[in-house]
Amino acid sequence: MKDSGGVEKKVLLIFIQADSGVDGASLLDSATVKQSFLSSLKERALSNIIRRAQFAIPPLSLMILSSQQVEGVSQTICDLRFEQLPLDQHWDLAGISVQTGAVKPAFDLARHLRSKGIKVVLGGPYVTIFPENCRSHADAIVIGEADEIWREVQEDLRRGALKPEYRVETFPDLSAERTVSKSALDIRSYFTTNVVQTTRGCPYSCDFCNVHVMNGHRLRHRRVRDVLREVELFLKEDKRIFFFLDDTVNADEAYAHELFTGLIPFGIKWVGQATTALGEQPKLLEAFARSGCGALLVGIESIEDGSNHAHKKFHNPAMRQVECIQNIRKAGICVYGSFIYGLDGDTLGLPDRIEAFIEETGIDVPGINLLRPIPGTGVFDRLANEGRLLHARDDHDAFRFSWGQEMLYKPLRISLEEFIPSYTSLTKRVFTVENAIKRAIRAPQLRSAVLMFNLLYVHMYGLSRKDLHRQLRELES
Ligand code: B12
Ligand code: SF4
Repeated sequence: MKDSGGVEKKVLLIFIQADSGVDGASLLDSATVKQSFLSSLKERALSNIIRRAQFAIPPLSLMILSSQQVEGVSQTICDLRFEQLPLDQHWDLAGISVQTGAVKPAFDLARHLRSKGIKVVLGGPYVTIFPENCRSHADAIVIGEADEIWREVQEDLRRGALKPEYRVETFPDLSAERTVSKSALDIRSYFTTNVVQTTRGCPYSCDFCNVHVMNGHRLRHRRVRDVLREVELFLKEDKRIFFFLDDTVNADEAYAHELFTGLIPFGIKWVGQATTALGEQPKLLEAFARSGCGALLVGIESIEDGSNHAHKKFHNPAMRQVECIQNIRKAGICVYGSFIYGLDGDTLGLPDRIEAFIEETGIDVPGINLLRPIPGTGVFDRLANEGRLLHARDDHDAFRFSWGQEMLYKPLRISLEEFIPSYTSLTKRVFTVENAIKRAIRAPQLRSAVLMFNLLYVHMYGLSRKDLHRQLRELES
């Protein structure tokens, strides 16, 4: 596509590798610990396999942007988790997606690109929440969900009239028809490219989360027929598993029932994220199972109401959790149960109860996270006001993403010196090779994936323990 002057403008959309997950753990670990050549080779090989196998889904944000096509502008996606920056080519504009927690690498990259004469536009969660911190690092910033405004940015680029700021005043109307194209992606790099979002916004207000801050409290749905058409189109290019990225895929029971019933004839396999309330929605549970749901991540956070309530999470009462999870598994769907240890109601007695809960419910893949105060969330401000953050509140780099390797705050009822060993001893008991095999054997389906995830966690939580023990030694010295 060319403009009237015949010169095509070239845009590079960049997704940054975060210091998170395996990368975070192994990076932190190798930065300070001298390893033998063989063990560092082993960890690097494992890290590579895991990076490709587990988290390799493309950024939907950049797929959406690259599908907004403007005459005279071409767009390419560069996913830095797999690719090098293609700086041997000419680029007129680089768009970087900035996640809170990976701000430093994003700003470093912006500086590097601008020093080469490439204009930079920043967008994404961090820019939406902290625009004032981003202005000086870019030629333009986009505040908010950029689905529609991205067309205006490209038109301005083509006219040579880029504005310093684009602000989305009202949330985009998701019921308008839109096509998400995969043409800017290298499909082979990914585990699957079938990433679909049906709804934005979350009616809940958990204080450790910023989805409701970024996307609002009102659920905004796409039309069921548009989602079904997208699934049909996606299937033509990629027959692999679908990932419904919605934060709570069962939030609107009637909508979800219509959608997933409509998906039954497609015969796909899919995974997603839901609340445990699904276990009390039998008709929806049946529609999920019949439409090919293989596994759901459910945010349990705490098995204590007091801890959940201290963080404004009121929607999964503890007394109903066991039965709900068992019902989901009985319907043939694997459960990834995500816990947070270190919430304000938590005491040293909790780890034993979490372990027993995992056994009783038969959770297929447990994830035991440390509370991570993310700048821009309610809990971050509260901990800062209470003097409980371990870093200065405006030092956002210190609150980077990581995988349970470091404490960033002081728990309310447990000293750090007691908390760290209680957490590491819990993960050591829960994530063993023996438990991984046991969970895979009893999983309702997807046994090899359940085994892989559990083995991955044996490795990852091992790394996390090393980092946490180092932090403990530093605290004690
Ligand atoms: C799917 C998902 C994942 C997947 C896949 C990530 C991927 N490859 O895309 C996996 C499981 C790998 C993952 C990992 C992590 N995730 Co995650 N994830 C999500 C989830 C559920 C959906 C993301 C998504 O695709 N949304 C849909 C798109 C369309 O929305 P969007 O990304 O916000 O993009 C819009 C705007 O922000 C903007 N925009 C975005 N980028 C750009 C770039 C430009 C140039 C412009 C102009 C505009 C723009 O326009 C887009 C269209 O409207 C979100 C929750 C959510 N509701 O967003 C959490 C979320 C993004 N994840 C989160 C976290 C914390 C993590 C991890 C750190 C977890 C961990 N401890 O390891 C890692 C970090 C990984 C990384 N490298 O960034 C947090 C991020 C907090 C924050 N403020 O940044 C979120 C918001 C969840 C939460 N409850 O707080 N995640
Ligand atoms: S954690 Fe989940 S349920 Fe709670 S506000 Fe965030 S998206 Fe909503």
